[in-house]
Amino acid sequence: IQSAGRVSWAGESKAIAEAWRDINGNKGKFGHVLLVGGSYGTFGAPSMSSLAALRTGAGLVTAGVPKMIANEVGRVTPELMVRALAEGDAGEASMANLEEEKLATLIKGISVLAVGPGLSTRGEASEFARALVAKTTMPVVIDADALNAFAGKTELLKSAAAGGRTVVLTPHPGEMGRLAGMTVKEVEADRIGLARKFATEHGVTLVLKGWRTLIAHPDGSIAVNTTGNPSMAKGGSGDILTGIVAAMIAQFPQDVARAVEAAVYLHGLAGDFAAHAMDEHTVLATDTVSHLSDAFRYRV
Ligand code: B4P
Ligand code: MG
Repeated sequence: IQSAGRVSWAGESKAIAEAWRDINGNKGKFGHVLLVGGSYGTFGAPSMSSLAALRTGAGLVTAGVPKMIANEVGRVTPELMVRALAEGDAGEASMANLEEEKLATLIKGISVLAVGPGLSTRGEASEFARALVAKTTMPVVIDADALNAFAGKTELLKSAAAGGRTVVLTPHPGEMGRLAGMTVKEVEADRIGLARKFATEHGVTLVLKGWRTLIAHPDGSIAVNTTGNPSMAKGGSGDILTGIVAAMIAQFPQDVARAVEAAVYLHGLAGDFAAHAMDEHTVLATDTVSHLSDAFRYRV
């Protein structure tokens, strides 16, 4: 690790979440997250991401999901706003959503975009994800099937980040392998080297997940996360991280690097509290959300 250059500890960044919320604050000040994802049969992923974004403190959260699943996603909690997207034959988001007027309505007032959870790769979903990222300018968190949409097309990520736009990628080693054209084994063999190379070459913030998640910044600095446990090696954990990351950027846009590091730290810490209160076998991803309060209150 020492030979890999500057490596810090993600927990140091948690301090930004320890300040009280601005006493004079209002929902407008804490950002509006738009979570785009979901498809027929996959309404849990965008529901969990949206719930996590709300529980992390974003002022407003809207889920943009295919019409077929919009009511289902809205049921996760009444605080969530839902926008029904035009869909293709298999219930996946379609390119019709990017017609000028429709897109303008969808992103009006949005401060952070998160795209991918449950999106699927059916029909036009991948093309839609790539074009959505290309046609917008706000900070963006790219996860899951939206990452798969950029596999072999990573020069598009580079153009998205050109000009200083915040682009955050949250791959697990499988997704990282697909992005970089490598096997999972190759990814795991030099996580720090690969994460740093990818982040600096593309100008993105790369969150390489797994035990000891790494956060690699566009300037080549790296933070290692020390929280988290195998109770989180279950479906839904990654979707929840996406919501936490987006909501932290929405609240701390002036310091994206620390916002992302703190998000990863808080996610793992909430999972640690959940495993302590329950058992590593029984914890579900949504239980981690229920323990976010413990994570925020914990003083590093
Ligand atoms: P998908 O089927 O695409 O899984 P997913 O829908 O993205 O799941 P989810 O969003 O819930 O979880 P995610 O992993 O994003 O892919 C799964 C496949 O990818 C696996 O079958 C495998 O082939 C490959 N893969 C994934 N992780 C791998 C790994 N670590 N090593 C090798 N291959 C892997 O997010 C999970 C979250 O939980 C992350 O934040 C992660 O850091 C955290 N987490 C999970 N286990 C943890 C642990 N032991 N310690 C600390 N944190 C942990
Ligand atoms: Mg995932």
